[in-house]
Amino acid sequence: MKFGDWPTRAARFATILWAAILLALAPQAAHAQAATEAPVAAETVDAGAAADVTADAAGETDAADAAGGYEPLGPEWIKGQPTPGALDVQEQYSPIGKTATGLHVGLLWVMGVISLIVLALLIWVIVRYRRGANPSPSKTTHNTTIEVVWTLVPVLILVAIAIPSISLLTKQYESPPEDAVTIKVIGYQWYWGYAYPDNGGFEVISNMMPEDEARAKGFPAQLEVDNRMVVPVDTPLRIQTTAADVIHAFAVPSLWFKIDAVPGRLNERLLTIEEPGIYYGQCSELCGARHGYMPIAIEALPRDQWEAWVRTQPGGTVGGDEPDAAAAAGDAAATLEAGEAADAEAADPAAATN
Ligand SMILES: [Cu+2]
Repeated sequence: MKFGDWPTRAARFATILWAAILLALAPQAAHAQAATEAPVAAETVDAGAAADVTADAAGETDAADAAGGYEPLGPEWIKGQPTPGALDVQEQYSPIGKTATGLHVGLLWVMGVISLIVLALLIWVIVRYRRGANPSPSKTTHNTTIEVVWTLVPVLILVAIAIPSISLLTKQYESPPEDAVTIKVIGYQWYWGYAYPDNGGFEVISNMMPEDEARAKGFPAQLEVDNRMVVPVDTPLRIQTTAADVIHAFAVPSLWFKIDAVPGRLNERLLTIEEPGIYYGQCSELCGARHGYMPIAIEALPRDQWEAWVRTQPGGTVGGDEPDAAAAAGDAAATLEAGEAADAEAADPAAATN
């Protein structure tokens, strides 16, 4: 019996068609990838050095402190964290996270429905056409209608999936706009550093909060930190990651954000957080003995409160500030930024061909 031939041919046809569609769309994704992999020569320690220089001027920040009114958010502001017994992805607080979760849930439905239809067909064939119920089987070998249907339907389903899937892929590689706030995330064995090159070049060092202290304060143990990465809410953030020793990965599940921090390279991705709150993540690249103890805590604040926080940092300035306190650091940071800008420009043509 040659009945098995047609499904095989139909499947092969569908595969070839699908491969052709993918090939036609692939260059776009490849370009986007090339843009993110531009190598960078600027070293990460400069930001730290700049912060040191301004440490002397820390007295200046007392006035800012009084005027600023920055208060770290309490546990009632926790939004992104794992919960016991939970299934599926965490609730999302970034535009891209919401899109991606929608696609993920949609795909689950598509897969579920297809699996149920196939299961139902199998059961029907097993019961209805078993030897006892159907002693003399049909000798049919071809049925054009059914063959066209079982080729076209899967192709249409795959094309329908490909459109949102590829648009999500390109969105994830979108470059941050010019006015995005730059935060340079530096992985160390085993803690994180958050440098703010647009705001005076200070660097915040973030270590895990001791478990007892975190519990006492109502924060999740092994996720809370001593100094959070404080960012403005509803503002495009240019998150750049690098590392000082080995490869780390900066990952925050509730923001749909994960990017490797590689020594000697600068990776960059756009992040926008939609609501004020605290979002937890962890290093997600096995980086040594204390890999499990370098959590990430992002604190998203309204713009004015974030600016107040910036002014409490040694040498912290907000666009338009008189950078008296940070004058010395400003020079160092400017040199650093000029170097980075040159590198970014060198990388840009690759992105421009997109
Ligand atoms: Cu790590």
